[in-house]
Amino acid sequence: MKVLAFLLAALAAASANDAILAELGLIPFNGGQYLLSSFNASWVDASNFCKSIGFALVDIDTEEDHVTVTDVFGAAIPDRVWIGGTDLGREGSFYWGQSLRDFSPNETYWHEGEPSGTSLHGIKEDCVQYRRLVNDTEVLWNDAPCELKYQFICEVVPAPCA
Ligand SMILES: [Ca+2]
Ligand SMILES: [Ca+2]
Repeated sequence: MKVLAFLLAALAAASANDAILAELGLIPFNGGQYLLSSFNASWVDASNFCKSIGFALVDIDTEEDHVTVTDVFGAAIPDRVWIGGTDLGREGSFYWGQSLRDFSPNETYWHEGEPSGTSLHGIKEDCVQYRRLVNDTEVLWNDAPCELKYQFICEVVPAPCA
């Protein structure tokens, strides 16, 4: 009986969390390790929003991260979604907002011709997003103007090592 009560309490807590997430406009993936926003925000607002709920705009640190994020979101991934990469304040030298790890413009997951640095209209592009191109099944990175509003992905921040 105690076990059943515990399970019911756990289930209630889980659905309460889902209800709270839905209220915040967030769709959980991978057991809530990743959250896709259902609303658009600039890169800075997206990053601050993730922080405000104890998460971070997702860093892609390994091939596994890339595969997980693109797999998990699958068809749910919008055409463009902000992730944690940026070269704000240091043009051409990209880093992840959460880990502050540098990553090279030559790193694997850029679309061909990216990072382009500026848009066709000459606007600076300092923030990184996954972008799905028409007729291209691969979802890869693009740098885009930070103030444009897109959906975004928050991830659980790993606990610091003791
Ligand atoms: Ca740039
Ligand atoms: Ca670009």
